[in-house]
Amino acid sequence: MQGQIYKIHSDFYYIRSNNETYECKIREVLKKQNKKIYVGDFVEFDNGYITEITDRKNYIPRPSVANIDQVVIVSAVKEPELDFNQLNRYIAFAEYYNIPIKLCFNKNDLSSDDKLIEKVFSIYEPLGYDIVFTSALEGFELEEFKEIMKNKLSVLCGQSGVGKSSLINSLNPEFDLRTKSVSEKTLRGTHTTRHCEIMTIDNDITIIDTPGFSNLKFDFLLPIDVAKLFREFRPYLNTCKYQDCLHIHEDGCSILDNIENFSSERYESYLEFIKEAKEYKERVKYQGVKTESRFKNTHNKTAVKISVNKRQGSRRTLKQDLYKELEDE
Ligand SMILES: Nc1nc2c(ncn2[C@@H]2O[C@H](COP(=O)(O)OP(=O)(O)O)[C@@H](O)[C@H]2O)c(=O)[nH]1
Ligand SMILES: [Mg+2]
Ligand SMILES: [Zn+2]
Repeated sequence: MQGQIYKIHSDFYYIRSNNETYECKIREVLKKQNKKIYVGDFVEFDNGYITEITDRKNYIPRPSVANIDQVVIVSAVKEPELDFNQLNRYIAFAEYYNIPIKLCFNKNDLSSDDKLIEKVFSIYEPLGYDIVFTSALEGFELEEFKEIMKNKLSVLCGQSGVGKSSLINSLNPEFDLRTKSVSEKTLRGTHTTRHCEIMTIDNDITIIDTPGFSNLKFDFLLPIDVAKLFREFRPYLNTCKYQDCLHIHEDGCSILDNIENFSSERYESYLEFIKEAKEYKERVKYQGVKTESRFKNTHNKTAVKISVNKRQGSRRTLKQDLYKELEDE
C-alpha cells in the first residue's frame, strides 16, 4: 500500500492512505541503510512495516519535512513589530530549499499605517511573492488566505505570536488550536515545541505549523552563494567584472551599479547574511578542512563538500545535512 507520513512519534510512523490512517514501524533493511523518514514522505508499506520511501520533490532538514508545496511566511504588522530582516531570512531559507513562497501579513486590524502596506508591496510584489494582509481577529482577507492554502501542503512559519494558530483556526471553525498572547508567551518563556505534524484542516487544505527553520543562520553556505537567494539579484549575477564578486564594494559590480533598483532593507539583509557565510568560510579554513574540494550542484546551488572523517562536533547541523545530501547523491 502507499500513503503519506503525517506524524512521527519515536519509532512509530503514522500514515494516511485513502482517508484511513495506519501506524507502522520501519523495516530493518531501511534502518540499516540509514534512511531517515520525514513527515510528508510518501512511502510504501505492508503489514505494519514501511518498505520503501518514494523520492522527495523537496525537503527541509530541520524541522524534517518533505514534499512541501509552499512555505507561507506569516508576519504581523504590529505586536510584534514587522521585522523586515527576519522576513528576508525566512524568504532566503525557503529560496535555498527551492520551495515556493507566499507572504501573509497578519494583525492588519492593529495598524492604520498605509505607508507600511505600501512599503511591503513595493518591496515584495515585484519579487513575485503572493501577498495577503489578514486579520485573524477581525476577519480581513481570510477568504484570500484560504485561497492561497487550497489544494496544497503548506509549511506555515513565522515568529511566535504573529497569529499562525489563529489563522489556522480561522480556516476551519472546528479547529481549535491554542493561541496565546505574546506577553503570556514571553512570561512563561514557552516555545510550544510540538512534534511537527501534517494537519488536515479540511479536505483540500493541509498544513504543517512550525516555528520555521530551526537554524536561521547562514552559517552553512559559501559567501558566493548568498546572492542567489535574492531573486532580484539573479539577473545581474554573471555580469559583474569579477567572477567572485560579493557585491559589497567591488569595482565593476553590476549590483552596486544598479543599487537603486533594490530595496535598502533587502540589501542590508544581504550584507548580514554574507557576514554569516564569511564566518563559516573562515571557520572551515581554520579547521584545516578542504574548502575548495568538490563543488557540486544541489538545487542549483553550489555547496562545498568536506570529507566525512574531518567533520567535527556531534550536533547535527544544517551543514551536515547538506553534506549528507551530497553524499547520498
Ligand atoms: N489584533 C489581532 N490579534 C491577533 C490576530 N491574530 C492573532 N492575534 C492574537 O495574537 C496572539 C498570538 O496568536 P497565535 O495565533 O497564538 O500566534 P502564533 O504564535 O503565531 O501561533 C493571540 O493573543 C491572538 O489572539 C489578529 O489578526 N489581530
Ligand atoms: Mg501557534
Ligand atoms: Zn557584484
